[in-house]
Amino acid sequence: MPGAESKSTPVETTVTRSDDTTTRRLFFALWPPASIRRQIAGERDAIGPVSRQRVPAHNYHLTLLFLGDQDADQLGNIQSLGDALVGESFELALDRWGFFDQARVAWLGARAPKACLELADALKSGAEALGLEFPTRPFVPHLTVFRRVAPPFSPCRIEPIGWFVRDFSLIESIPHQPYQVLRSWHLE
Ligand code: 2AM
Repeated sequence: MPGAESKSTPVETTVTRSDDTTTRRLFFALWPPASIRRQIAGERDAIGPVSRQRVPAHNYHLTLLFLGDQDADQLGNIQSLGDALVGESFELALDRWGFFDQARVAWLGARAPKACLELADALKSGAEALGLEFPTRPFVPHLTVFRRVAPPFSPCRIEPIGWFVRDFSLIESIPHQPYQVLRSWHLE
């Protein structure tokens, strides 16, 4: 179970923004290595023209906790959440296409192992303990591949893509830019 007993070591340093924005749009996520990005893009190509709005492969990620717009002053506290968290590495098998009707996104997903659920839970509890306000949706482990999908989209199984997850990241969403990895932390 992840806890706050010992500190984990960040594997990347913080990116600071040159503008003086007062809010930052943030989320914690699993950030796939290049080999997994390539395999996801391969599945995207194999399924055909589901939508013209394809998420660029460099933006693929699996959201653990979406924080949305947060006061820029909270960034240090939010990073401390990652510093304090000790989680276990785990393997994900991306083995299915899924669809969110309302958001009209098609995604590749996996059954979450216990360590993945614990990581998402620990981040949520930590963010709540900081008093942050953020939208809560049930955690559905997925990587969005297509947006603006016109239904019907039929979920189906694929040959699993095995992804050994050894770290998690704090990501910033900046309009018209690729997602920015602010910092990543190792999982034990
Ligand atoms: P999506 O890919 O299913 O759209 C950055 O926007 C990430 O946060 C995306 O992965 C997005 O999920 C997710 N996200 C956006 N709004 C969210 C919300 N209100 N609750 C949970 N996740 C959200």
